[in-house]
Amino acid sequence: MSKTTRREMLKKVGAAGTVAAGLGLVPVVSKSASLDNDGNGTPRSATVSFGAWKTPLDRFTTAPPPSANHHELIPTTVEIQAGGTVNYIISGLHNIAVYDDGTQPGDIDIHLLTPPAPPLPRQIDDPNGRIYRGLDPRALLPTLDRVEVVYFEHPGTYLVICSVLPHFLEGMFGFVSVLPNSNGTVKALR
Ligand SMILES: [Cu+2]
Repeated sequence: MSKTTRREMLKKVGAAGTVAAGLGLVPVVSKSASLDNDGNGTPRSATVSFGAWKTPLDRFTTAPPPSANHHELIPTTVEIQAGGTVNYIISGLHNIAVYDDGTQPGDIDIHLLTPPAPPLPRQIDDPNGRIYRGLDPRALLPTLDRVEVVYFEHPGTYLVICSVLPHFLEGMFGFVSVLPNSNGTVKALR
């Protein structure tokens, strides 16, 4: 084994990367970037479209009707390693609720709802096993489009729903599969 210290190695990798970039070559992957992969190809981060605008549509001056929005999580299921994130890109009137490991859509009590606020649809408010709930979209009108990033520290299979009742009933939910971090590097760096 080389006696090169971690600090020296990072310096070398950094210098090589700079040279490669200057030559227009593919830069050397930095030590920190290698943490984005656990050796099995599982990423630390995934991105999910949480609702989407249909086309043709012109939102420039006029608020779109509810029918202009596609109610789906795309992709439905993502896989990340423990200590990773999912970036939810939210388009339209939606609300993220994340439920703990093992929760199934059938476990959600759709009779527990936020108080009526016509003409907006009611939202599921089942706190059982809920480990994250995003911003209330009703408070954000008319600027609904946003990003919410959720950190998943522990392995498991997490149910992610849109709590807007008619959306959930249409099947607007998905899963995050969080795999153990086999090399332990994320923990070691804390
Ligand atoms: Cu929704």
